[in-house]
Amino acid sequence: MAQVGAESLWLLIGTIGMTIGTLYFVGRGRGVTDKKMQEFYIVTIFITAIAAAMYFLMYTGFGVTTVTAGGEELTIYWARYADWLFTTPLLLLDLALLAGASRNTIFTLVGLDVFMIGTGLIAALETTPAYRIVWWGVSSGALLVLLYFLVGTLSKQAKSKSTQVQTLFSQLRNIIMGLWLLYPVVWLIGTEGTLGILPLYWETAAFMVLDLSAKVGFGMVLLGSRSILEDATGAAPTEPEPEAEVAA
Ligand code: RET
Repeated sequence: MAQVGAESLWLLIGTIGMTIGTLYFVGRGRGVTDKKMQEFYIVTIFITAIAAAMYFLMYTGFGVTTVTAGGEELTIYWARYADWLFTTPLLLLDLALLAGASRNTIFTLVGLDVFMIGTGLIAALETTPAYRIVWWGVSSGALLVLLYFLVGTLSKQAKSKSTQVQTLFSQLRNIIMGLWLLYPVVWLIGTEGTLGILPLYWETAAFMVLDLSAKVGFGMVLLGSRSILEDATGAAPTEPEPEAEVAA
């Protein structure tokens, strides 16, 4: 356990943001009765709920430790990796469900993702600076292969869906491509990269903005249109609210 410094402000904002996101998605999911439709809500709610818990763990100083690398003491928020280990596969599952992906594609994506976060954690805990960068490279390689599968195999599988679903799929896939690529950059220029470019305070702010966009922003786009999700799952369209009877 280590002392949490001024960056706790960002961790508090992260905790509140993820909590509000969770409650919002729970609210939106109320009244959804179709089993296939429910899957999107369940997965998305767990993504922000897990993140809210891990942000609170970091805010309260439990989810953090120190690592001495090359004679320098680094503050490492290990709870990030606990969060990402579960939430990034869930984000991919959301996208894969939308695309109607095969089981093998889902397993490949999740496997690559777990490998990426696992090797990223090794990079964060390694005490030899050069090896930290090597593990960062291994993890970044896994990310690139994963993104290659998103534009290749997964996009191909999404082609069987309607135009509306395909448009939503492309939007979400592009959000992932754009945001996920920034994580290794922030890591490398942040304190973990031991290059001394971005101080912990700003690194924590950057990860918080990325995490909120990649989880709450992603979820809002995904769950934004119930009719597109009905289209994707083949669920019966929800009946419009009956008009109030006007007494003659
Ligand atoms: C690390 C460091 C090592 C290199 C790479 C990384 C990638 C992390 C990613 C995290 C995504 C997190 C998301 C969270 C949502 O809230 C582990 C930072 C490649 C891609 C989407």
